Amino acid sequence: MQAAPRAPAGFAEDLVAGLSAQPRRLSPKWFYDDAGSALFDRICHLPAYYPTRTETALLAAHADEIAAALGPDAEIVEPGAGSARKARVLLRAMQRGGWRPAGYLPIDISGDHLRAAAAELRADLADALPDLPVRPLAADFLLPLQLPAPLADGRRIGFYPGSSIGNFEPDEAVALLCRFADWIGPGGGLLIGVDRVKDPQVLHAAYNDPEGVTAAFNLNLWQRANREAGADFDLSGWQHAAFYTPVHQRIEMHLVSRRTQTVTVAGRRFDFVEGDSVHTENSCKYTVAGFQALAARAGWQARQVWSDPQALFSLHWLTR
Ligand code: AVJ
Repeated sequence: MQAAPRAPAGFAEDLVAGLSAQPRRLSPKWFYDDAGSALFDRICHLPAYYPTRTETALLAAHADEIAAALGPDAEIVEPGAGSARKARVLLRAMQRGGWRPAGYLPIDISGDHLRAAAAELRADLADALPDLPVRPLAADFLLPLQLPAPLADGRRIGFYPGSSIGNFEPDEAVALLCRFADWIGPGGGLLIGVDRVKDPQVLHAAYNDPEGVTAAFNLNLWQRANREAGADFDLSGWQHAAFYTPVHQRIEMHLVSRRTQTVTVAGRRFDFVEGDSVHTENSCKYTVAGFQALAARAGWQARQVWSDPQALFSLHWLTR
């Protein structure tokens, strides 16, 4: 949940620090080990989880306009690329619009998942963009990070879909948008997907699917802790909670203790009573004007916005 660069810390250290804090918390970046990345892919296909299909449809429906806005010969930089599904839609749209992208540079904390996604993307685009330079970078983009030197022309465009920016509180989001600006440099732009403020019932349903995939995604944090951080969480003692808080315009996810229990993490003991919670994610929502004002604080100028007829999701094109 922190956008500002900070001292490198591993999962176990971060978990111990988060469980020692008040309120207890854990950064959502730890969701994405191999199991968590696979669960997130399943979330994206759930009927109740509208963001992925809505944003993908926006990319397809406005492909020509988006390609025209982005322009030619840019390397697409995608922080937190995951499975890179939307990048394929975008790169194809650019090629079809007559703007050959110069390259694709996906960054992700989950290295194996990223390399597999890059290989799949190369294969998938072999017909349209056979020589596209794809340069996957396995890294935590929230830590200080040096991008490889730009390709020949030097133009770069940031691509940050999925409303991942919602994971950051507004001040943190501004800091992250400033870092993107540093990576991208002058003459570039940022295409960013942002989930909109809407009926809380629609939001609630998207994070409380009847299939239980979002709950499994949340609880995977404890399974990961048991695997990687010397923890002994008993999964049956914890419950997934996700709810909308109107003051902050965000969905909060928590893991809530069902009973009195003691958990050991890396040799440290943590006591919980029934109802104690660990805050695992924020998913902030924005009005169109609200996000444009936020981006302006980071020096980005709002250009086009594309949205769906139901006003669920927005795709913003920003330049410096
Ligand atoms: C990847 C941060 C955009 O907030 O909707 C999905 C993650 N968490 N279901 C979101 C998520 C629970 C997702 N983001």
